Amino acid sequence: MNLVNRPSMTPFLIRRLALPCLLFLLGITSPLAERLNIVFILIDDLGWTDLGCYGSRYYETPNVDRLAKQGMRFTDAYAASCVCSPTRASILTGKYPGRLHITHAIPIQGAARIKEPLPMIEATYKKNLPLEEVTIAESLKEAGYATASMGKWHVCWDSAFYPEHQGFDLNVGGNNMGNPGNYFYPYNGRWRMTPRHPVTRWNTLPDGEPGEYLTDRLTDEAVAFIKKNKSRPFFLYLSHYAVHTPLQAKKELIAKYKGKSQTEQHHNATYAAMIESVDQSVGRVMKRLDTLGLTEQTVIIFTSDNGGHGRITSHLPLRGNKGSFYEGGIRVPLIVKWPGIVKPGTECRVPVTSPDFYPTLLAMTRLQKRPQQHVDGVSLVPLLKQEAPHKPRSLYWHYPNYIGANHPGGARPCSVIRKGNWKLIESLEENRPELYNLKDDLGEKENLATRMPNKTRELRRMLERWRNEAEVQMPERNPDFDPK
Ligand SMILES: [Ca+2]
Repeated sequence: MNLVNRPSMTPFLIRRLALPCLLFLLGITSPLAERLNIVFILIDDLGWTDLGCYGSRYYETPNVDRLAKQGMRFTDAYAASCVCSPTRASILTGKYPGRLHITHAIPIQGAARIKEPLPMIEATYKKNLPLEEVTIAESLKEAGYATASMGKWHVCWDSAFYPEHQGFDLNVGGNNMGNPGNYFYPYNGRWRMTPRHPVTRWNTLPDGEPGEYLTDRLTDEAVAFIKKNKSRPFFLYLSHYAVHTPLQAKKELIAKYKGKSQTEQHHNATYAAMIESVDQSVGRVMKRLDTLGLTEQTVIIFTSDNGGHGRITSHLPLRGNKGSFYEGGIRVPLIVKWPGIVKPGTECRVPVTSPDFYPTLLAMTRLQKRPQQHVDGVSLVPLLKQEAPHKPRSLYWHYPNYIGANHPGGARPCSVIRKGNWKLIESLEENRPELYNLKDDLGEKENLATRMPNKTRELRRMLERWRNEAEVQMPERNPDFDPK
């Protein structure tokens, strides 16, 4: 039952007492359980190698690197999709995009943007994350958490599905858009209330000043929220619009990177400056937690919603980028700092995915599981505690759509499974599976499908079973398509 959407008529005092009483009845009385705060930092389009602690020698991220030194760095963390909205819906619900029927960025119909005739008619997908989903914010709010969504939302088209309707007390700058029109106030740029984007509004981010930079503004709001809620548990979903296009950064930072030796892999000064602003944001949040004495009781999670943009950055040795189901499109940075529990400077090589955050946060805060809700997620707490052994499981992706013209070489309808070191990409257009062994071939160069028919068959069967169980939507054959 979802209590969150009911209008509250309970007097304030009773509400204040309800949580401690409930925790007591549940046998949860440890100070940690009552006070553990969560800061979830989600970066948009940040690629796997786009951080110092993930190998970049051009981008500078001292604060994120410090976070990694204080926590656990995952080498094989995945976004549930290679584009924004599906991954975000997955984080918020604990379900795979295929199960949610939110399989593509909202509101793009990718196929409509491709001029060539296509063999498949892509599946439709939901343009609003249903209110019936009990989001992680609703779960935490119900447990007494102050909740805030700062920055990009992008799991809906209509304003009735904005963060304030999905369990967040506060929505700062979240709307139906996947990117700001401009990173400088008033942030509208070319998107401003055009007929194609009718409900684009930045009225959730008012009172800016000329010259104000969006990443900084969101950080101001984030640290203010932390200060305001210092004496009660809080969940801060800090979802930066950066480092998505348009490429815009502060002049002084761009100048700094223009004066620095580029690497073959990373060389865009503006992009580097955008990343540094994100890094400064992480630093400011950590500092505010320190100042308020909250560091020891606050979990910080840092991750991205898909790979980086192929025209801007590179993910080598990984193949592909945002918009692709090769590793570069879906493998993302993930750092978890959990003071007193996660051993500082540790590394985890177990594959994990976006739906895992929901049950992980419930387990961290010692709240009851919601097995009907986070059906595709697994709590990462045993991994974070380095409790052996880890029960192996397979990860799944499903994409019955076309990326569209924005990402040349991008995904076409497919399903994907990773089982151990094996990864199979099954095209839904034609019978041409791709099988890779990521241990020997991280760059997905050698398709082993023909050479290993048994393994290919096994993984295809698993994919089919999973698709049926998850009741995913499938693309349909295009009767007008002529293969010649
Ligand atoms: Ca994205």
